[in-house]
Amino acid sequence: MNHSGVACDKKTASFEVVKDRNGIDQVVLQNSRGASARVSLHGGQVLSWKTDHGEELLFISSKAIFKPPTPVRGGIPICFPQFGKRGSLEQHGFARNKIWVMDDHPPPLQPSDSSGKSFIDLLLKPSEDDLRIWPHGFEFRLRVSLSANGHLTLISRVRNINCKPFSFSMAYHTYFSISDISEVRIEGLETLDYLDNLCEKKRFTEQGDALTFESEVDRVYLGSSDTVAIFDHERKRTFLIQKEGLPDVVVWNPWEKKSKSMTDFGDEEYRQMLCVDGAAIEKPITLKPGEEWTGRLELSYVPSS
Ligand code: TA6
Repeated sequence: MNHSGVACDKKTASFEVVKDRNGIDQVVLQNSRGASARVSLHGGQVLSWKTDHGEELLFISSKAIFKPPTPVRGGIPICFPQFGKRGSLEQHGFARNKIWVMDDHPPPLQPSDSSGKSFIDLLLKPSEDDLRIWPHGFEFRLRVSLSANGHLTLISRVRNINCKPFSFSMAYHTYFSISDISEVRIEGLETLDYLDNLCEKKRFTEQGDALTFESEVDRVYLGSSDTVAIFDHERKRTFLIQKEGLPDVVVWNPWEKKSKSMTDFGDEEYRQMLCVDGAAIEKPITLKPGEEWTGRLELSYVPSS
């Protein structure tokens, strides 16, 4: 393993650090086939995930604001320590608004989390300001890796370094790039209960065979299996979401009216994106002092008819 955290094998994957327009480091991961991913130290946010042929798989709004602390609209914002707006914390918590650091000596993961992969380890610790609004000492370690077959994996490890327990919610707020919202369906959420953010978070039960979209959807599906699939009929592509430690799935498409109300989002862009987030929301995670939680998300895609 060389210093940049890349497994040294014959076709070594590569890893480089570049600066964005604000001078903030971004890490570009590349595999031997030319697939790539880009992670910003602003928010620990994945901003790009491309195929071997350079096709972008994640959505970034053409009106995204690239100016910290505003989170970029798109990619995979890390929502922690809460999802949604509650109390004095901002919507979806502060982790996505902060500058993370590269973690040169993270506690080891499983060998399979490194071998043959290009990866970066990031770390977020609370500042004095953060502790004033959320008085819990934590270490949030994020590993982003790109495998030889182009799978993108995010592994979050949250450790309580406090002397008292705390609870948190977390979501990988994943903006998938799709051909058109009329062309996609989600499988893997059938028969699940969900909380509907458009109806005061009331609880309903999903009846559909597969989830399709004809209007704004903003739901938290509860207790899902660890695999969810997004079929894009037009592109003949299926995104696979495989997750561990993330029992819930957020599904969000703003549709026309809400799109027009977001300054960092194009009026028609709701047609080209869909958020399907691996998350732990309904039952916040409680950590005793010294305890650590791991939430793992693996994204891949396969051709489909
Ligand atoms: O359920 C997803 C959601 O909470 C929506 O209500 C919408 O607010 C979306 O997240 C985007 O949130 P953001 O803070 O990224 O604008």
